[in-house]
Order: sequence, then C-alpha cells, then structure tokens
Amino acid sequence: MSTHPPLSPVRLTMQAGPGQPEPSPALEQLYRGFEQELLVPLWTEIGDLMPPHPRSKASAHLWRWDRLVALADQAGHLVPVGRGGERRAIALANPSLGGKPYATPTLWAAIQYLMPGEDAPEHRHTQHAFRFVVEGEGVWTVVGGDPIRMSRGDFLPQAGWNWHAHHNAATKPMAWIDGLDIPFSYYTESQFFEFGREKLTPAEMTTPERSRSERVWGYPGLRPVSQPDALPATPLLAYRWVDTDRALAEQLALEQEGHAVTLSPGHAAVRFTNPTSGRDVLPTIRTEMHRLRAGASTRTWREVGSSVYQVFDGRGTVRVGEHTWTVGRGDMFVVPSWVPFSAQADGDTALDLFRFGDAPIFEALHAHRVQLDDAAGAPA
Ligand code: GTQ
Ligand code: FE2
Repeated sequence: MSTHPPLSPVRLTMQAGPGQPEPSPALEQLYRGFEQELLVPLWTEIGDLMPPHPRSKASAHLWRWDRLVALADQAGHLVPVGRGGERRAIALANPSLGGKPYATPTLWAAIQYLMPGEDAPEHRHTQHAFRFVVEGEGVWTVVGGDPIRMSRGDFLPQAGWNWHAHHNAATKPMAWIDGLDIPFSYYTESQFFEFGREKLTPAEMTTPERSRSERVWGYPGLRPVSQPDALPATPLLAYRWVDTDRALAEQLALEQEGHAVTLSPGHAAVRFTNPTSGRDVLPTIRTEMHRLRAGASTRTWREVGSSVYQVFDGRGTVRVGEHTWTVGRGDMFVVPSWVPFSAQADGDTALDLFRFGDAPIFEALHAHRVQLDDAAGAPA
C-alpha cells in the first residue's frame, strides 16, 4: 500500500463533500504523488485555511490570581534570578496552544516575582513589553538608565530594544504582570536579544519620586519642543494609577451629569496612548483600563485579535464565548479572536478591568474588525 516515503510530513486523504473529487485508485495515486513532491492542493485545506471568519485555535481560559501568586512565591524560594534565565517570570500557557508559554497566538502574559533586594539583570530585546501592577510596591524598573517606581495600578510600557533591569528595594516580595509580543515575534522570526551590564550604577539604583521620562513627557498636551514628535512607541514610561483612576471616575461622573463620554451606560474606558502620536503606547500591543459602575454591563462584542484581561478591582461576571466566570482581584483570562465577550460588575462596587490585546497589528494591516451586539445581546 505504502508507495510514498514515510518521512514526508504531507498526508493527504480523500475527502467527501462539495468541490471534492470522486475517490478512485487514480486519485489515491495522485495524492501520493503530491505527498512525495511536498505539494498540498487548496481543495482539501480550504475550510481550515480560509474560514468565513476567524476560528481561533486558542481557548478562552481563566487563571486565578491566588494560585499564580502562591506558585510565584514558591518559585521565589527555589529559583534564583540572574544572568541566563534573566527573569523569574511564569507565563500563562493557553491550553490549546500545544504547551507553549503563550496566552494567545500573539501575546505573552506572565507573573513576575522578585524577592526583597533581588535584581533582574539588564538586557534588551526587540519584543515590546509592559508591566502592570495589581498589588504591592517596592520594585523599580530601570529603563534606559531611568529608574521608575512601580506601585499598584501603575502601567509601565517599555518598547522594544530599550535596556531594562528590575530591582526590588523593599523588604517584601513583589509580584506584577508582564505583557509582551513574544509569540508574535517568534512566529514571524524577527527577534533580537542582547545582555546588558552586570551592575547598574548607584544613580540607577536611586528611587526618585518621578522618573525622568515622566518629568519630560508627563504633562498632558505639553510636548517638549526639543524632543521628536510621532515616535513609534511612547517615551512616557509610567502611567500612574492616580491619573487612570481619575480619568475613569470623571467619565462616570460626567455621564451622571448628562454628558455621556462612556462606551455604554455605566461603562467607562481609557486607552494608554503615546503622547507623541495619540496612538497605542506600543506598536503591537493595545492596553486599556475599563470601569463598570456597580451593576452595569459592557455590551457584548467580538473583534479580530486576542486579548488578555486582569481584574484590577471589584467582583464581576465575565462571559467569553461559552464560558461564564465569576472573577475577582488579580484573576486573568483570555479572549481569543472573534469570540464574544461581555462583563458585568457584581454587587455594590465597581469592576475595574485591565486589558491588553494585539489590535494594533491588525489595524496596521487593515485587517481589524469589531462587531458589537445587536439589540438582542448577541453579536449579529
Ligand atoms: O522583565 O524583561 O515576562 O524580558 C518576559 C521576558 C519579562 C523582562 C518577561 C522579559 C521580561
Ligand atoms: Fe526583558
């Protein structure tokens, strides 16, 4: 029976259905011929290759924050941080992506953990990154020689090819989350990486209240004239919770005053943007903070590209495709491409959701689509 070399990775089987040829010994022979020459015809693959809309291989999945922190803390006692391994970062591995450390097909999401006094060594890579802090303080990230304080609610973008190191100056361990475009860079084979210096200077180990980047770029609507405009990624290296919180609170207050700037009733949202362009902070990653007033819901929508959410505060119910989860502080979940999503704030407190996604990639390629629900509540 076997006329083809067993090493050929191409395996073709005769199929039934519209547009498929009638099975016959001659057709079987044709398919073995294709296999030997490493050829695959479109007609056997088109359903998978060109579906009517995205059918994500990734799953919707939820990780509980208490489990993440407990395991990160165990790692803190067992695993050193230093040159080679580089970071005590533990990635969320989507259950449908073959055991790879990918939360989604394009995005890496990890909990990173530093024990008191520990240093994560300096390096740089072309992957774009950010940090987000759901609890704790005391770690400093040093980006291009600029020490930046990290505290609860702070968002710290860090565009590719910047030197960076982290240092825990506190007496307690600290956890935070990292988001990077590692899987995207991996599939597209576009990564570069370099080790940095073994030690930071004393000046880089200081802990100023405001980073240099915030002193230069941290005044809304005021661009220093000496600095370039329209940079591809943000030069502002910290977006502080006090500002994010106020921006969200103002949207909800204005809505109550009859000036609706919310996405939908009771749903405020802000996007972290590059002050030189008004566009996304990073070329490949969109980041947002959403707030639902107590009892309020988002609309249901789906969009091209994947997202990872982390509950910043409150309790809520989220729906991702077929799944319904009750979530609380720190919990993280994945919304795959074109899977409907909605969230609702439970109880009598607001629900704050931090979100990051890969939409800028698809927008740049004119391949982004968003579909909002119809009046019945399901995406049309
Ligand atoms: O903190 O520099 O989660 O380089 C993955 C790769 C964190 C980091 C990650 C990294 C970092
Ligand atoms: Fe890094």
